Amino acid sequence: MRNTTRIITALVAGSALALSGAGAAFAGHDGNPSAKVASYSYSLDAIQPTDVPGSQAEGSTRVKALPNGKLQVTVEAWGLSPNLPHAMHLHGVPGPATDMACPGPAAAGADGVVTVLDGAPFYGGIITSLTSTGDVSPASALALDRFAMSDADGYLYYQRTFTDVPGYTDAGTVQVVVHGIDFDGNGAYAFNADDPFSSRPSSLNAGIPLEATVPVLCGGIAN
Ligand SMILES: [Ca+2]
Ligand SMILES: [Cu+2]
Repeated sequence: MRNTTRIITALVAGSALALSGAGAAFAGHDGNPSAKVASYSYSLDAIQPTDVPGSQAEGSTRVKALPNGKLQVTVEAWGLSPNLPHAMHLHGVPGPATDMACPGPAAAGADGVVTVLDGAPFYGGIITSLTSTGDVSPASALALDRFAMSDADGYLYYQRTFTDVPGYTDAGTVQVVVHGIDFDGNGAYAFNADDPFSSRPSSLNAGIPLEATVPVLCGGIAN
């Protein structure tokens, strides 16, 4: 139900964007600084069951279509695992207006954690890596040295202006997904055989700890 509500909200926002030539079509959206700059914000919600340690973060994302055709993406989050980089991506399905959604806690299944692969049927693959510098392709999905870091309080701020976002403009609703939980609170994404969560491997690669890739926050944005 929660996901359905969010999709409807995103679709309404998308309709308004499509009508941008009509002048007053932005009425009802917050934070739109001028008729030429379309700006939309969306909430990012916690994905994991509440008993997954360190998982109950919250956040928001803002997408601004600039007059020069560039796209500015802002992500803010609170309550993330502190002092660590957090992989972030635009997830979706490129193609004619394919609408995806966010997984909820029920997607966790028997192991009690929503892994990247548990979420994929909901949010699709990676369209863009929201890195702070350099390459933004799916190839940079786990380039942790180039993703924004949370501070000591678990607050994260990210903003980058993209010249081109392949796959975004022809997809429908795209999801912003923020990853990474330091389950055992040892300040690192690392295997810890003594911890019931930190001992697990990523669903993407058995050589990488689940801590580094596990999705934390998700929210839909409409193009
Ligand atoms: Ca850890
Ligand atoms: Cu992702």
